[in-house]
Amino acid sequence: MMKFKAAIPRRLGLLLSAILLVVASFALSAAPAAAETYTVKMGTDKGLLQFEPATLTVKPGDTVKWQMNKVPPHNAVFDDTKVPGGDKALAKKLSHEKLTFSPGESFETTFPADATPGEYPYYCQPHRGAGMAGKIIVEG
Ligand SMILES: [Cu+2]
Repeated sequence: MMKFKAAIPRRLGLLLSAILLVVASFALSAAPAAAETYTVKMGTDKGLLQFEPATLTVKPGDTVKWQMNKVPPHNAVFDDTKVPGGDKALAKKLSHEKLTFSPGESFETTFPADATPGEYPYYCQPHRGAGMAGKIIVEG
């Protein structure tokens, strides 16, 4: 191998280095996409007691932003009996119990890079009885 390389003209060696550099930079740009932030409206535009979208699929590292839209107050509490593994501490960490009242008011939850894939159901405490519930699906 070394013998062969030594036989390649210097100029060709430079060309190969340049090609390698281009290939390497393509490999870098093909690295996993940056984490995204998704917005879930609390209360639909039509004034229904629902999260919109009610089901949202994300990847570990992504952030979900819940934004107060209509018919307040709202919050988002993860169901500690239904998150993967029934992890109560995790459910509490992901939850936002503080109520939002003003349009545009928001809170965020970032799903950790090592989040367990699966379904994370949550609900709005004041409107749980009215069926205001949503679900985040974390992809593997
Ligand atoms: Cu609500």
